[in-house]
Amino acid sequence: MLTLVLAAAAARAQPAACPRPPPGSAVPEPRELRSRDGVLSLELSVRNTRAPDGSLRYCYQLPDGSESPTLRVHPGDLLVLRLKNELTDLAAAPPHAHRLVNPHPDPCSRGEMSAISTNLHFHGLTAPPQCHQDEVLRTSIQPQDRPFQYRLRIPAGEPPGLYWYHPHIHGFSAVQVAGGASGALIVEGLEGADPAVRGLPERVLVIRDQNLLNPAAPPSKSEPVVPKMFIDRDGDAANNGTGFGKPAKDLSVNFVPVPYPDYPPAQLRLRPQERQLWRVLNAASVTYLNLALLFGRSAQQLGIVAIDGVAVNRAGSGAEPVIWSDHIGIPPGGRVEFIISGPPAGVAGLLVTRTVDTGQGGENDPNRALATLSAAEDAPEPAARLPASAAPPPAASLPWLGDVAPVRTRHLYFSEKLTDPANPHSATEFYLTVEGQQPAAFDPASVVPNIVVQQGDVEDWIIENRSSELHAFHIHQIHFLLLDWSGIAVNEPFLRDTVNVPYFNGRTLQYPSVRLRMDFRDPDSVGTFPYHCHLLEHEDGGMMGTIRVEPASSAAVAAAASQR
Ligand SMILES: [Cu+2]
Repeated sequence: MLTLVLAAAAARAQPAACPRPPPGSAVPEPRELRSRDGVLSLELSVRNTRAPDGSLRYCYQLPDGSESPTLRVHPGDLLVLRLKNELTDLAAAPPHAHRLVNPHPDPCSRGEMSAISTNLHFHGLTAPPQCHQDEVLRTSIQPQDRPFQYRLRIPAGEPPGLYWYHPHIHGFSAVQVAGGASGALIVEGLEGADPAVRGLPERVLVIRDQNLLNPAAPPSKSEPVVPKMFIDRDGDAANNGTGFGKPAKDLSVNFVPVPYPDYPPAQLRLRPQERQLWRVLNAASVTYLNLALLFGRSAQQLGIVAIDGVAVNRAGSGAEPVIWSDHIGIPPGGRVEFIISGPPAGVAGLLVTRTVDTGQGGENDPNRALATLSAAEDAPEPAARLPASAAPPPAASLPWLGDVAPVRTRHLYFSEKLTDPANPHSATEFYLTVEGQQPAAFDPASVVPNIVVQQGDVEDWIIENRSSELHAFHIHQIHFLLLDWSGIAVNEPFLRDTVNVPYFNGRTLQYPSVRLRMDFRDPDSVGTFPYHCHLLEHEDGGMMGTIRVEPASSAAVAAAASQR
C-alpha cells in the first residue's frame, strides 16, 4: 500500500508522459532551444506510456514537460545533451525482443539492445561515430544508468539545414520512433547559402507515423471501393495499388494525429499569400511521403531549397538555388526544406500526401490529407524567422563530389527471405548484402565490418533492390550524390543522406538500382558505423551492415584533430 502511495506521488512529480493533441488541432510549433555563446546544453528524458486509446507512445521531454524540442545550433557549436532513460517495459516487445541479463556496466561498451534500451543518432550530421557523439552500434543506455552525456562539436563545415535525432537501438528502432521518439535539429545559416529564404518566417513540420488508431474501421464512404485488404510481411496493410484503402500507419503533423479512415486534417493558419520556409522532416518509421499543396484542386509550386540538410545550390555544384515542383517525395528519414506561398484570403489550402507505389510487397501509403491552411490577416506569425541579410557561406573546402573520380565501385543489394519458404506466413528476414558476401540479417554481436575504406576515399556504390517493395538506403556520418536511378543518369546537383531504391516488379531483365557517389573524405567519418534501410521494421529485421573508415595516415589524423 505504502509503495503504491509513493509510486503515485512520484508519478505526480513528473510531467505527464507524452501528452498528444487531439485530431483536428492547430499544428503546434515544437519548443525551440538555441545555442548561446557557441554552446547548446540541455537535459532530455526519453519516456514511454500506453495511452488510453491503447497506443504506445515514446517521447523526448524537457524538464518542463515540453516534447521533442527543436535544437538550433550553428556550425562550430558545442552540443551537450544529457539523456536520461526513463523507459518502462510495456510488455509489448516486438518479435526481435530479448532482455539484458547482467548488462555491461559501461553504456559505451554494452552493445546489447533490449526493449528498454535507448541511445541517440544525430541523423545527417558528420559527427564522429564515437561514444558520447554519434555512435549507435555499441552505445546502449539503460534505465538504471545515470543521465548519459552526449557532447559533440557541430563541424565547422556542416551545411546549414534540417537534421534530426532519434533512437537507434537495433531491433527496437521502429517501436520507439513510431511511438514518437524523434526531434528536429537545425544547423543555422541557410539564408547564407540561399538568398531566396532571407527574411522568411519558418516552420518546422515533423511528420511521424504510428499504428492505426482505428484499425477495424472500414474505409470512408467518400473513397472508391478497393479490393480486399492484404497484410504485408511486416504485418501492415499491404499496397493495393489504388491509392485508397486502409493505410499501413496513421500519420501525424507535429504530433497532431490525422487518423484513418476520415483523416481530419490538422489546422495551420498564416497570413494571406504569405511566403514561408517549411522545414519538413519525414520521421515516419515506414511511411513514404509525397507532399503536395492544393488550393482547390490546383497543386501549387513548392520551391525546394534544401534536401537532407544540404542546400540544393551547395557550393561547387553549379545548381539553381531553388528547384520548383508541384510535389515532393520524401522517404522515411529524409528532409526537404521548401518555400510555400499561403492561399489568398477566402481560399482554403490543403497539405496532402499523395499515394506512393511502394511495390507489391510494400505498405499501403494512400492519398490523404494532412493539414488545412487558412489565411487570415491576424494569423499568428511562426516563432522563427530567417535573418534578412547574411554573409555567403564559406567556400567548400573540398572539390565538388561530382567532379571526383571514384577509387572503386562496390555492389550491394536489398533482398528479403521467408524464414520458412514453405510457409508464406512465417517471419521475413531482411538483408542488405555486399555482393560476394553471404546474405545475413545484421548481427549486433558481430565485430567484423562488411566494408572497409580509408578516409579520403571516394567510391561509387551500386545498390540493387531484389525485393518487391521499396527500400530507403541511409548511411550514417556522410552524404552522397545520386548519379543513376535504375540505370538512367540523373546526376543530381545536390547531396542526400537517404535515398529511395525502386522495387523489382519481376518483369525486368535487371534489378532496379541506384548508383551513389560515396564521400569518405571528411576526417570526422573515421570509425565504424552502419548503413541500412530507413524503413525501420526492415532495419530491425536485419537490413543493415557496417562500414569501417580507417584513418588515412597517423599524420592526417593528427592534422584533423588539431582543427577541432
Ligand atoms: Cu526497407
